[in-house]
Amino acid sequence: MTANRQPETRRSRPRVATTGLAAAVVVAAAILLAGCDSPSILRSEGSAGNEIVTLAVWIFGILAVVLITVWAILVFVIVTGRRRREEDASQTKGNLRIEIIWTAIPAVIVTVLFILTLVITDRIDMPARGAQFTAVGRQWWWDFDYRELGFKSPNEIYAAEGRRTSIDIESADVIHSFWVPQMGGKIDMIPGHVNHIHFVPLKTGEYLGECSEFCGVQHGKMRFLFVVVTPEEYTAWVERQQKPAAEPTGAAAVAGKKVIGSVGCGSCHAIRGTALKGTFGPDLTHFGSRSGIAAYTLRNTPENLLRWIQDPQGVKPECNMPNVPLPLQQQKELVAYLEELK
Ligand code: HEC
Ligand SMILES: [Cu+2]
Repeated sequence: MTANRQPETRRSRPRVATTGLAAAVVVAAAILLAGCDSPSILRSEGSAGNEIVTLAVWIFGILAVVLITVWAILVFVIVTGRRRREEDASQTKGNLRIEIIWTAIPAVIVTVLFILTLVITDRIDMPARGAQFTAVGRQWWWDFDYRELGFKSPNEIYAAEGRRTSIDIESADVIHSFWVPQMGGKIDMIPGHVNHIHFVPLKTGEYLGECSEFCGVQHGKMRFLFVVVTPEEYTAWVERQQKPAAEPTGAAAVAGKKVIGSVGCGSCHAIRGTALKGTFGPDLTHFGSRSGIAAYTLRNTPENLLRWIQDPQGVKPECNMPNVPLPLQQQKELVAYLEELK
């Protein structure tokens, strides 16, 4: 007996070390992630996001108590167990009361977690009601389509503070996932199926959205901007977006309008109020009013737009816009025109 027990005790020590190592890794990862500058779900500014944070904090709290309790008992047992003499160590077997207790405690914890999750999920997931717009995921950009209002606002959406934002979710090709971390949970964009998400944005500001389902090579450059403004500003934004494209004024921009109508951009892009009617690429009617280019791959500045028009395949390899070789003069005219489309 004694001979058998010796190696067993020795074997259990590395296991304690492994648990400790795993815990250290988890803590280090948590600290590293907390330092990240990307949008954090913990800095929620939306109704659904707040519910999720509440749930996360409760679960974290309950599990932290469990973890600390287990570790405390473990340390206590190791320390006292070492001091005890061999003959005193006896196995506990067939103790009904202890078995009931250590089955009941986890059962209660799991039940509490289950009910908490159900209650909060139910609060987030209200029945669908009239969506303001449809978000269509595409490789690798966002086609935000305000069908009832008659305009599209690719890669950038506005919403009114304090008002319910309600979105239908679709995909034109593969599975993507719509996610604005500071507003709430993610929802998959599935080809051939309409999903739905809604929440109330609670604070004005700009929030980064991203695709959270791997969808191909440029998945990492599939982001968008979610802008929360006052209800008055929202109404003004909608009215501006509904207007057809502005007529160009500067000489270069006027030339640019002719160029864009003659070099094939219209097979993929639409500009309302002109002959360009393509639907494969982003609608450019109000391109100049947006702050990003190509799903936020670049900030929208004339220099960056020139880079994009000269070499979309260099900026965003394998994206669905081909390089269109044009003389520099025409490229600059295109930039002048597109930037005027506020
Ligand atoms: C074969 C289709 C196709 C053609 C032709 C095409 N584009 Fe594109 N374009 C796209 C696609 C697709 C995107 C989105 C790329 C992405 O973000 O992954 C895009 C993106 C853009 C963007 C950024 C839009 C935004 O809101 O971010 C601009 C500007 C643009 N194209 C201008 C042009 C111009 C100017 C031409 C003509 C010289 C042109 N495109 C020709 C498909 C095309
Ligand atoms: Cu995607």
